[in-house]
Amino acid sequence: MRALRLLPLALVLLASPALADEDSDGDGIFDAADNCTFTFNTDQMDGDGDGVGNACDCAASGA
Ligand SMILES: [Ca+2]
Ligand SMILES: [Ca+2]
Repeated sequence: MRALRLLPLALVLLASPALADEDSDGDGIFDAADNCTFTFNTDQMDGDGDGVGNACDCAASGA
C-alpha cells in the first residue's frame, strides 16, 4: 500500500526533467522560458511587458 501512495510523487519526479527540456510549440524556446508556451513565436516579442508574448496575449492585440 505504501508503494501505491508514493506512485504519484515518483511519476512527478520522473516527468520533471523531461518537462524542463520541453518545447511544446517547437519554436526553439523551452517552455520554462517561453512567453507563449503553445504558440510559435521565436521573437518572444512582448509589447506591453506583462510577460505574455504578443503572439498569445489577447490584451495586447489592440496595443
Ligand atoms: Ca517554445
Ligand atoms: Ca504581453
